[in-house]
Amino acid sequence: MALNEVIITRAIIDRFSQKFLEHTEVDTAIVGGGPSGLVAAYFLAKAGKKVALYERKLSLGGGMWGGGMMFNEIVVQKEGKEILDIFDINTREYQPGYFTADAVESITTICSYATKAGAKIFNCMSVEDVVIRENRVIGLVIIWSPVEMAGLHVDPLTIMAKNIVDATGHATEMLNVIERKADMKLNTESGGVMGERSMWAEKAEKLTIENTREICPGVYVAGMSANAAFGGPRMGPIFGGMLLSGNKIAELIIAKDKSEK
Ligand code: 48H
Repeated sequence: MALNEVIITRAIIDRFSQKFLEHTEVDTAIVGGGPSGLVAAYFLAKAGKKVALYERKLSLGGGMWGGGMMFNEIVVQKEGKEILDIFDINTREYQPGYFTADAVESITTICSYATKAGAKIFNCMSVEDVVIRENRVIGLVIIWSPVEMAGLHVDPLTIMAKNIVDATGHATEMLNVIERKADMKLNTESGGVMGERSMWAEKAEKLTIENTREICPGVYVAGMSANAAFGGPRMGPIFGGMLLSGNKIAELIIAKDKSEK
């Protein structure tokens, strides 16, 4: 069969446009495709929620690809291993209570589960702003990352979401926008982003889970962003907290949606 370049082009434009249009209004919009965002996307999609995830970079996985200092292995504790087990990711016990997994297997598998469960991932898209009505964040303002990188003067587009998850990692990008542009207080001691503290793996892992919650109406924080928002220490390349945080976000959103029915 002769291949026609125009059909190939039309197929891509048609299919992408359809996917993009279908996701202009979603149940949950997740900003950031690192481990916490991807795990949240999987559990939410699996529960039947309409989920869109926006990732600035071409590739998904955030800081997980590089393991620790580009040694592409990750460490998880028992509770973290239980999440990896759900994804059928191979783990090996290194010492009692410390498990290792291949960083590439981990991220590619979680990605695969999330997309197969129905979460739609929009890579190369950056979220640069939010939409607020009646003191609640109800939408995201998105732009192609190459536009952002080139500093082109192009106006963005908007999507609406019942729930928004800031899974932007150390940068807490959504929270920064809310702090800078809106008269909304975050649900932290200071009312703003408290900032990440230095390394303390054990404390950080516990606090990350505790701090995974709704931080202002309509916005949830997951992973490193939850940690930085509430002033928790960093934990280095132990990833259980990130996985458990993604799972907790999904549970919180599913429970809230149920209670509103
Ligand atoms: C679109 C955006 C935007 C934006 C950022 O950093 P991540 O891997 O995030 P987590 O929280 O899932 O995992 C953190 C982990 O990787 C880590 O850094 C750890 C455990 N550190 C410990 C330590 O001590 O340092 O991923 C966040 C993703 C990235 O891929 C960004 O490109 C993306 O979010 N992102 N995407 N629009 N405005 N901001």
